[in-house]
Amino acid sequence: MKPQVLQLNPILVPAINERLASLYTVHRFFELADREAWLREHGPSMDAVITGGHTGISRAMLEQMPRVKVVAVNGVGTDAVDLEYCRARALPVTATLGALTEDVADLAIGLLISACRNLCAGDRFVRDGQWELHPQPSAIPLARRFSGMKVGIVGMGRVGRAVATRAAAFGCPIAYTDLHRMDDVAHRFVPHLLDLARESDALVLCAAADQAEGIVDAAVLDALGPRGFLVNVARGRLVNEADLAAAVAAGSIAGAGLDVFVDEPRVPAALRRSDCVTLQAHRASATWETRTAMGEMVLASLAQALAGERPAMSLTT
Ligand code: 8YV
Repeated sequence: MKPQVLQLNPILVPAINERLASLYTVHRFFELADREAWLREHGPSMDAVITGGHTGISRAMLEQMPRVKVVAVNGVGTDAVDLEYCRARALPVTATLGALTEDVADLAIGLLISACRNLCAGDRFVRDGQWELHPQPSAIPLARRFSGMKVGIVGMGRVGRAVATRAAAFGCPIAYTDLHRMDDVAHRFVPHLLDLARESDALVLCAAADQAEGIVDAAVLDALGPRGFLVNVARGRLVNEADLAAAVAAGSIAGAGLDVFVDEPRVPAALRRSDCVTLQAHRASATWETRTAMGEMVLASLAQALAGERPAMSLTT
């Protein structure tokens, strides 16, 4: 009998789904009608779990699956998995480390340029026929230059470093904050987020959310100021979203580029309404290249764990 795999999120690469289906009996939890009843009946026979970074898995669900030998996160964020519990159970939790770095950093820069240059408002202006109605150049306000902007990076892990490389190529002076200074990073370390916000033209959030919930609040946005931009490609809950919505509505920051939100897929109306904000539907890793590489890592983690080996990408064992 094939091992039983519980899949909590869709995987968008058909070739990965085909390989999973050829090796395992895959139960697509997100398609089930009565998930609680299904879990009570079938949870005890599951051998492995695949989930997304944002979705993770609750401890309560894992407790109903005593046979599970691996939780393979199809993403890098493990903040939605109870790692302490998994460690205590000697249960490997794997992530797709390194697979999505470049795409997430690319989108961070794309969002920042879009916010500075009002790309979405400009696109709507042309698309809606407004240009023909208002052909004078003053119909759209002047935008803000990205090249040379002071960029403050919050979280100097893989993604933060990749953002720094890209921003440096645009001539941007870079500083960063993190839990501590990194000896292998040449950029300037600023211990306090408030100070980094005060001295940056743009803050780019690349931090893990497990130790940093709500760190970007009204005080930080105030320090960023009316000429400052915020980009978030990490987790929505790094930001106090009500404070951000209020700052955007009041024009107390210049704009934002956001891929992640507190309560996805719900996005506060003030953010949806603003022309200064570029929004994405948590898509930073959503390219064929990255999602294929991530799927390969998930397959490798399942194979290793189910063969009784320690998965190379395990964060807990
Ligand atoms: C993924 C993410 O899109 O890596 C993460 O932690 O949140 C995202 O990049 C998601 O995990 C895909 O399922």
